[in-house]
Amino acid sequence: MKSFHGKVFFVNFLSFFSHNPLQSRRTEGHGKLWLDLGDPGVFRRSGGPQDRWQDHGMGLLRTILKKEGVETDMFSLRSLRSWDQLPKKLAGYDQLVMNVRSYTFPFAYKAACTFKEVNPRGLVLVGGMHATVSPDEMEASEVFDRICQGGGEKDITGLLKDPLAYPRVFAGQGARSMEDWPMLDRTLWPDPRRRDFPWPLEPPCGWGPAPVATVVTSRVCPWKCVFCNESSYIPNMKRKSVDQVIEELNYLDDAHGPIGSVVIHDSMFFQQPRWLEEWLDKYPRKTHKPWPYWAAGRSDTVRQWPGLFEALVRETNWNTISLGFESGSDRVLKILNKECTVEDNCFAIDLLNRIGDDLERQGAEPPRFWANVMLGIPGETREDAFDTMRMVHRMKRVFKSIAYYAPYPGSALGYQLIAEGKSLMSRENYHRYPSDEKVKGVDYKFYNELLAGKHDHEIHRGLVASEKA
Ligand code: B12
Ligand code: SF4
Repeated sequence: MKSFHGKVFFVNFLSFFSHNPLQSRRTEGHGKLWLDLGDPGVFRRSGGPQDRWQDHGMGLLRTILKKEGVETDMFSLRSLRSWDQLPKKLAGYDQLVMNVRSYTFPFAYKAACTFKEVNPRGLVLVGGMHATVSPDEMEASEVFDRICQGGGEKDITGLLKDPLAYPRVFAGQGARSMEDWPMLDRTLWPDPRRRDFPWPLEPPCGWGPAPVATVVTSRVCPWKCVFCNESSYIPNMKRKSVDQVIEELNYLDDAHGPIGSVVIHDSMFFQQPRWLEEWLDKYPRKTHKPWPYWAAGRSDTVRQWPGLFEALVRETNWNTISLGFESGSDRVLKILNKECTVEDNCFAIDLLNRIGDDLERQGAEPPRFWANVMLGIPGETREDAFDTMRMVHRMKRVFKSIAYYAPYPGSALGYQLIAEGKSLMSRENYHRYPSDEKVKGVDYKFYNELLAGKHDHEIHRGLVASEKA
């Protein structure tokens, strides 16, 4: 592996440190640095709000480390002005720790290379989703010294205290229940030091007022859509109790608030009806305020439990409803093993449209869809894509989240396309943005034109009058 910086820079860089008393203390190599991963610079300039959200995995593990007496420093790549600054930030540490997801793998790799250049004897300790689903790719990069697959709750302290006691790749032990997680100490998250960032709470993203509190109530979704199927690589874990979630929100409101709105990061919030019924009962009564929130569901379960869904929307202020519609074609939904039909999708759309109309008539704020839709799915025809766009037109109040299908490792379809040599995602570029080209053989020119409105006449031909608006 070669660094993105040349040798010349490295020599100059070391000579800088030999004249810097503060840094030369650090070059003895006693510190542990947790590097937060994300797009360089997004904490400095105004960026997409999602790019600025904080990392719960890192927050949880640093909270555990702090409780167990292990100190880590923190730096966020998102605070970098340019990559040239990174060596200076990493120099003098003997451990670099990172939570690596597939979409941050290129950054982790680049950071690990830089770390090794400036601290040749330092160790890079990594865990996270990419370490779990792609250990081979990480093992092949000699810059990663210890690679933890799975949860890190029970191993993080031992690993940082004595990394050499662990094999290079090992299975970490997570908690059995989310109820065993300590409440996050959010002051351990990086502070972007910006007026528009209400650290340790988070900035708004158009779904509700600032400051935003992000929370995780459940760890894994049990369904098996082939582009995701996270339950095949995230062990099942008991959900946090409703009381625990409410206690955390009230604490955040007192300590760092007042909270403006909430984002529930769960992959699947609308699961386990008994838990949801308790949430329905307690959230409006026991929180300081029923803050509006964003949370995710599926259309088939909306159809299965319409009363519960409607009550949650109306009574708990679930006002941005993220639904994984994915496609308006039954053929494609089958390819995706979505286990939802177009009829399920239409049912959920019509129900939320109706609830929205009703609340608007009463002068209340109507709920909105956060509509997750995919295009460019292998096997999708142009007519399938038109049907998907027609489905989106059916939604009255909608934030459209339209992305080209991406073959992430971990997912069944992702693994298959990688094995077939059809994935365009690589160590250097995980093509993380909705409109990046991700699979060989997909006609992206057509999809770009579709999104640019060049096929609107086709789409409109299949719409009824009320959907054309
Ligand atoms: C919140 C979230 C986001 C947030 C991230 C905010 C942030 N800064 O972290 C946002 C909304 C921005 C996001 C975006 C995306 N995400 Co996302 N996201 C999630 C989600 C729902 C929860 C993550 C989380 O907090 N988990 C809880 C914590 C505790 O878990 P954790 O971070 O994995 O950490 C644990 C272990 O991994 C381990 N560990 C972690 N680090 C370390 C380090 C060491 C040293 C050790 C020992 C252990 C260890 O221990 C921790 C405790 O058990 C997960 C799904 C899930 N159920 O996890 C998807 C998930 C991570 N996202 C995913 C994807 C694909 C995306 C997107 C590309 C598109 C999409 N499908 O939404 C975009 C990318 C955006 C971009 N352009 O970069 C995939 C990743 C797949 C992969 N192979 O990496 C997941 C798994 C969802 C899925 N099933 O498809 N995401
Ligand atoms: S896509 Fe959604 S419903 Fe399907 S497995 Fe992933 S989180 Fe669950």
